[in-house]
Amino acid sequence: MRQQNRIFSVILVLFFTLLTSCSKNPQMDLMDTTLLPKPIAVSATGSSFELNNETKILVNGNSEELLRTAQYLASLLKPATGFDLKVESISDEPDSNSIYFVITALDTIFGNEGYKLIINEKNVIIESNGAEGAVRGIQTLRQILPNEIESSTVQQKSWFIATGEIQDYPQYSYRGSMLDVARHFFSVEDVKRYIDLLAAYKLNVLHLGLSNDQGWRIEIKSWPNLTAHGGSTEVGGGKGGFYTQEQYKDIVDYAVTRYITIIPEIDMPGHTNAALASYPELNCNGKATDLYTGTEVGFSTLCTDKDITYKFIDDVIRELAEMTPGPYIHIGGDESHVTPMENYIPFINKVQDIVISHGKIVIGWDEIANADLKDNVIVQFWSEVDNAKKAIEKNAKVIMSPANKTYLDMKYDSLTKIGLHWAAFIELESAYIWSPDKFVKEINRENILGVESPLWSETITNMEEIEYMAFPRIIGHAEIGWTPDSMREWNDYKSRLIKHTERLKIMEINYYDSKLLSVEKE
Ligand code: TNX
Repeated sequence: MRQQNRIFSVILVLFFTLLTSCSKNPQMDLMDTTLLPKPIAVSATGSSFELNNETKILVNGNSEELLRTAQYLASLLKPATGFDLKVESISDEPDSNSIYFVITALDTIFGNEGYKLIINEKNVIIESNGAEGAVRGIQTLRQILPNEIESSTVQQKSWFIATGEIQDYPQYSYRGSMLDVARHFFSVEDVKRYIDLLAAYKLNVLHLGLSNDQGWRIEIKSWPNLTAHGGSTEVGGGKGGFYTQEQYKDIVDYAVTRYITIIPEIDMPGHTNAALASYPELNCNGKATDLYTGTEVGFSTLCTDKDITYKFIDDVIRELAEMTPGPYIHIGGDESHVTPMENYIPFINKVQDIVISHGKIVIGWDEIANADLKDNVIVQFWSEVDNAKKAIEKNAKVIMSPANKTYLDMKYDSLTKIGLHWAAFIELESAYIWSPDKFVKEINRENILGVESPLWSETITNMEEIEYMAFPRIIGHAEIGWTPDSMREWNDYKSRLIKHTERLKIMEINYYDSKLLSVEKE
């Protein structure tokens, strides 16, 4: 009898060994995946989960935001897999074959954007303090899936992902890019694609430069000539264009799903020729200027001592605030070379009050630090260290956009066909090797809200050119904003980026194929 028992248990063990070795899930190592930006912690458990057409996307509870987030994931997975994954809300733990979103109280260090991604053979679990963290976690999940997940057409393949756990949260709460839609105008579709590309690298801000000397790009119902006339051209004399309020709201909604804040900028008192050409009364001499299609800066100014100027600004900011759910409005304030400082300071002071009266937080380029900064005003450092120091002395937080590191319109090297180079040539290495809190001696971690990469468009005319100048530099900036400095190292980043270029190709991103990305020959 005992003998029989022994034989039985040997058979049982053999049976189970056979069963597990026959398990269709291949062994995979989560440590081998290429993640950008680099997460805080990754641990691997050596097996895999298979996403297939039976996988369900489950949401714990009925949070509308989390359900919308789950739909967003379904829409990301659909083109390449062809799967119509069902989104369902549940109240218990999931059984198996699901991607399961759950809001739990994670440690406070995870904040709004942190997440835990737990992958076992049965389920993928995304835990976060809210839907925003879930959206960041989704971007990591995308990168763990095979590169082909980014294809826009159905791929016949199995979708296995390595098991393990990732814990992740950002260093800086503000990580963005600016797109100048004024020097050249870009369509709603282009802006949406840019938003998608930012989201993929966990950026959370898109700052839109909506007005400049060469064009006014946002419909203001109380001042219709701004777009009718001021929106009618662009650098080089093309037909320009503008967003209707409906179109702007469509962009904002698109960004909301991805937890990207849209920050509208109306640049003033300089960079205002398009407005000055549209309304004679905004000029000190009462005469409208001509439309401008060149690329000089610093020649225009609103008339800072006319009452109508402030009525105009109040109307514009009110309409803009009404259609902008995000907390910020950017007032520009840069390069106002023909506005004497004794006029500039009271002007910026008044404009801050207008923005605040419409319930928004003011952001301005570093020159605004010369004014009397109100509480909570944010200064965007781009060039003048002295301005940045003034900002800090006045207790303002700073967004770091040093031109010689973050300006996406700077050429990569002397051979780059588009772009400018007044600040620097910025190769991938230079764009990556710097730290926001070590860039200016006086600006420390606690002074910094985050990092932003501006893409000025004097020389940029279409989406291919946007992608060429932004990618892959902006991936490095995204990592600077997300990953602690102590975990960043150029060679490690470079080797991840080299592997990641396969994915960039499938994403159909027209990236700059730097010589730094060619694998060194032994
Ligand atoms: C400086 S940066 C500007 C822009 C130009 C840009 C070109 C800043 C606040 N002003 O008006 O487009 O350089 O790189």
